[in-house]
Amino acid sequence: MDYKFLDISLVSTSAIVKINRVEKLNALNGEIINNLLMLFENIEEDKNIKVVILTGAGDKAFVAGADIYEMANLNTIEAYQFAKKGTNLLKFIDNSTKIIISAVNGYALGGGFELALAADIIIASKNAKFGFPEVTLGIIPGFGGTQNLPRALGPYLAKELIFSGRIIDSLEAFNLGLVNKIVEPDKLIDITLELAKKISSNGFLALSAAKESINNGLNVGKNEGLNYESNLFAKLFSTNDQKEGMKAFLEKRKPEFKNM
Ligand code: DAK
Repeated sequence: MDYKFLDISLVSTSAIVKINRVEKLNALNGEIINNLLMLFENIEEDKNIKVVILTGAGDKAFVAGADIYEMANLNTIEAYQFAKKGTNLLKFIDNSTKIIISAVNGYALGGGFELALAADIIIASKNAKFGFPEVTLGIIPGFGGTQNLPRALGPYLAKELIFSGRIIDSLEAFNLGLVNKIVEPDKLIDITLELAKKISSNGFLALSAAKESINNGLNVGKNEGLNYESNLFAKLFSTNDQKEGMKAFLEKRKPEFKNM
């Protein structure tokens, strides 16, 4: 399938999804949001893909936010439809069984910051910048920002960033624990692919279960989270990958996971 503003490439078991609307700093218009949802649905069905790397085209922006030109004249009904589209994408990414890495190559503002935060891991180039300018436009983050940022930073820091609209650089984001690693801009994709390769060498069912357990645990009390973890742990003992992983250890060889 052809997606107008998305470049997709496959490296082994990783899909690199590049948002490409470079002249508008990869701002998310409705078409990009629709296409991202369709693409994530297709990727979910593709058994060969374990990791998705999200990045932006050019060297200036990951995504500079939702398209302000498109949003400016929405009426309430259209704003609701836009919100619904965005939330559907966000929920799909949240529940995806694939491991998602944001490779942030410049501005990640508003909806762009929210898209980065929706991933499991964030690798940033030195020139990455993060912020929520929504309140400066008379709106609030609507793509998970008011939920994901406080979960990542606690309420006080999240409120400061959301209330002020202050843009932070990659180092501050790293020091706040929002970014896993900072890399030179020209190494961003290679280093992200290295991590993707390391992750992909593990059994996909175990990866997805670990992701599900962590994400679920962040939304429930600890006891409920522990029960959830025990159930997923037990379920993995019905898979070939668990048998293969442990047999390979006992036989002192590398496992060959079949994702079943
Ligand atoms: N929308 C549309 N166009 C944008 C854009 C954006 N967010 N950001 C940049 N552009 C366009 C500029 O208009 C310009 O286009 P031309 O005028 O040349 O045609 C081009 O990209 C280059 O930008 P600049 O000339 O401004 O470049 P500079 O280097 O001078 O400045 C900048 C870079 C990133 C500081 C600046 O462009 C900027 O401040 N951009 C806006 C950033 C921003 O405010 N982003 C947050 C938008 S609000 C929701 C889901 C999502 C959202 C809300 C609800 N639901 C599901 C409910 C999200 C909201 C937002 O993201």
